[in-house]
Amino acid sequence: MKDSSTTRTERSFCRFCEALCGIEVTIEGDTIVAVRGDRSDSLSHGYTCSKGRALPQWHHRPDRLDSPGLRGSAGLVDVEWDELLDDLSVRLQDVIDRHGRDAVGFYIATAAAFDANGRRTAERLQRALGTKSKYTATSIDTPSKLLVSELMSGHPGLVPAPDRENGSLFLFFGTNPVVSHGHLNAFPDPVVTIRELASKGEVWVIDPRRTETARLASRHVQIAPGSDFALLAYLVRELLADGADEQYLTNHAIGVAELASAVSDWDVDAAATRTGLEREDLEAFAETIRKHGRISGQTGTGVTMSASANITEWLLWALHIVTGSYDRTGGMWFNPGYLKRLDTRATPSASTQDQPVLGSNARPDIPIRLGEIPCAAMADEIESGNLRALIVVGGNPPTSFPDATRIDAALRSLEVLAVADVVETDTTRIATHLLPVAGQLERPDLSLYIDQFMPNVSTRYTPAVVSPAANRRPLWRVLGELGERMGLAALPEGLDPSSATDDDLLAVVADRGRSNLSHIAQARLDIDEQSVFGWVRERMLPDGRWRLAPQPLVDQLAKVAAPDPLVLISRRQARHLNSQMVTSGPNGQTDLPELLIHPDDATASGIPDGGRVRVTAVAGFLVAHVRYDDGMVRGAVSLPHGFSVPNVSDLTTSDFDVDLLSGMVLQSGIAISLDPVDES
Ligand SMILES: Nc1nc2c(c(=O)[nH]1)N[C@H]1C(S)=C(S)[C@@H](COP(=O)(O)OP(=O)(O)OC[C@H]3O[C@@H](n4cnc5c(=O)[nH]c(N)nc54)[C@H](O)[C@@H]3O)O[C@H]1N2
Ligand SMILES: Nc1nc2c(c(=O)[nH]1)N[C@H]1C(S)=C(S)[C@@H](COP(=O)(O)OP(=O)(O)OC[C@H]3O[C@@H](n4cnc5c(=O)[nH]c(N)nc54)[C@H](O)[C@@H]3O)O[C@H]1N2
Ligand code: SF4
Ligand SMILES: [Mo]
Repeated sequence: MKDSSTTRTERSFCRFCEALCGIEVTIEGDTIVAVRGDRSDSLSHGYTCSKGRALPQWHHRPDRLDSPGLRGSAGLVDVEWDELLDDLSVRLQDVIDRHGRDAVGFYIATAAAFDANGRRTAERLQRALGTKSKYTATSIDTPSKLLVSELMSGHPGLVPAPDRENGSLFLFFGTNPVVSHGHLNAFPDPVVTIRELASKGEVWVIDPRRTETARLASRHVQIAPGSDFALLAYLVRELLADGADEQYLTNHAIGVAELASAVSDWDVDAAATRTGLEREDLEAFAETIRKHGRISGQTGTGVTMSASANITEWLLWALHIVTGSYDRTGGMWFNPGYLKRLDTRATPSASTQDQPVLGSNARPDIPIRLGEIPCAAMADEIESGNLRALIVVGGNPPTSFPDATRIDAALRSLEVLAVADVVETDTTRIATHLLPVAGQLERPDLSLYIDQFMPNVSTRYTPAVVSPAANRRPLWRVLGELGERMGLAALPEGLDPSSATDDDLLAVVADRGRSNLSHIAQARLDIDEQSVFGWVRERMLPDGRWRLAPQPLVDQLAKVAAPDPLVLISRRQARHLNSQMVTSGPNGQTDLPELLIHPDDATASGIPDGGRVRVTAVAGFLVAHVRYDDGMVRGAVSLPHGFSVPNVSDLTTSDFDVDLLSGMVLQSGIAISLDPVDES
């Protein structure tokens, strides 16, 4: 029963996506009754999306996990935490004794990025266990960004961000921030922000679909999927010939001649043929860049999940460097992180990894990068008996990994599948050990893993809005106690899982940042600087120079494959968050997994609007409902992921569709054919 005498309001921030909008939560007793945007918040200014505003319903969802569960002959049975953790620790130790440490793995996924203590403890436990079997969602989202950063700067962790204050030409390749709120560049209040950017100059959106963001843009460049690299190769070629910042190149780059040679074939005709764009559009693009001088360009998953992810990312970095736009006002800056403070640790790294490290045992062809085995290798690792126990933290592999049926069967065959989640999912349903952890409103937090994606050098803190309900516990405590049972320290020195508080753990990271926990907790949102320029060139780059033409990328460009006639591309939806249905619309309507297709492509194949279509790829097939959309480019259809039915992971595969430099699975631009489903 609600007790209105105890109604109170707490300031917090939403932890569904990178925008981290400031919110005000109204609580009656233990019931979350309302969430609204915090108007006093200097980043989100009162903005929230429908998902944030649905936090009350989400928090009280009937399928929230309340009790630890242990699988026995009768299925998952509710048990107490002690029994669950005793059993889990014994079974993990047994796997280690029989098969070695690497037989126990971790999948640290998307939701973990929004649980600072939970993720940090999972990483510490993985290291303390001494297992190399670490998988994260990065390898099915965006490994090309880390690869290109490493190859061009010597450091895998540079995240370019637009200079929103002084920039004038803003380019968005394969990202739709109006719906997604950004990819590695947080975008709170996206409609207002895009309009503001457009009012400072021009916003160009490069996307095969006329997206919600494209509709606000100064110009929509409707490019053929997977061909961004050709557009960029042409632009780099043109700008090198006329419009380069010669002084910047002399002072801050090596490999100019090699870059020029790599893009030399991509003249306007070659680029027009590959991209499907008119020659005039290409020339106008080059001319616009010359006019503005510097550019602020970013990419999203439309690029990073495509076959040409690495070379597209590379050529966009190259275009910034050629125009003198990186680490310069009016172009892009690099957020060193309020908490991470990369700028104070910056020493040039000579470790540019021209050759990938050898892969995992079962998939030697898929490189291990930055101490992580790509998700693409997990099914093979399980099937070969190398991986026998898995701890899943904030992820849902059956709808996010390639080869849906295969990964599902592989997960079921594990001796231990321990899943830490907040609601029932395809993964929790097959868990051997179910860990119901505190949800976002039930724990204090810091924006630790969004640190470098924040729109400025800033950090956020929130207290817990309510205490964990039912028998839920914070993830860090669960993992800390698991470690303790196995004789491993998963918590920082001096902290004990039974007596430490959430804030004790947060203080350890906060106090290494630009201030300390008490200051951040007081401020809630602390903006230290709007942007910082110069630190990358001065202290991070080897010899102060970008490497413009890393050989592995030059080689990939030279060997780029011919395009497929019809492909399936990805998209995000406003009310859906990967595999989570977060909210429904005002009249209860949900985001449907509709396949968008240009009407001319559909009628040519006899596919009716509203009908069903069979989508066949080399890896498998699915059946989807069709919606005509004249905003789609011809030759591409768009389908969101994260649904059990239809599951795009039925069309993705690690058998052959894996990038051998980054380990990324092809998830956008999948060659398909379409057949109408006979409804009679
Ligand atoms: N509402 C909502 N927000 C989310 C999520 C969600 O599921 N729902 N997921 C979150 C996650 S995990 C992530 S990683 C981010 C992703 O954030 P974004 O990267 O912005 O993802 P999308 O909104 O899908 O935008 C990708 C765009 O790429 C386009 N595209 C596809 N192929 C190509 C191509 O070859 N070239 C070009 N130029 N464009 C192409 C698609 O048409 C689409 O418009 O969003 C986050 N935010
Ligand atoms: N074919 C195809 N595949 C894709 C993509 C695609 O576009 N197409 N997108 C890729 C991308 S960008 C990503 S990021 C991955 C996503 O892959 P995953 O991270 O594996 O999938 P999610 O659906 O984001 O899973 C998040 C899980 O976290 C749980 N959760 C929510 N809050 C909490 C919490 O506070 N604590 C804990 N412990 N759990 C919580 C949710 O219930 C959910 O089960 O999928 C990738 N796979
Ligand atoms: S954009 Fe929506 S989901 Fe993302 S943080 Fe803001 S309210 Fe939450
Ligand atoms: Mo993602």
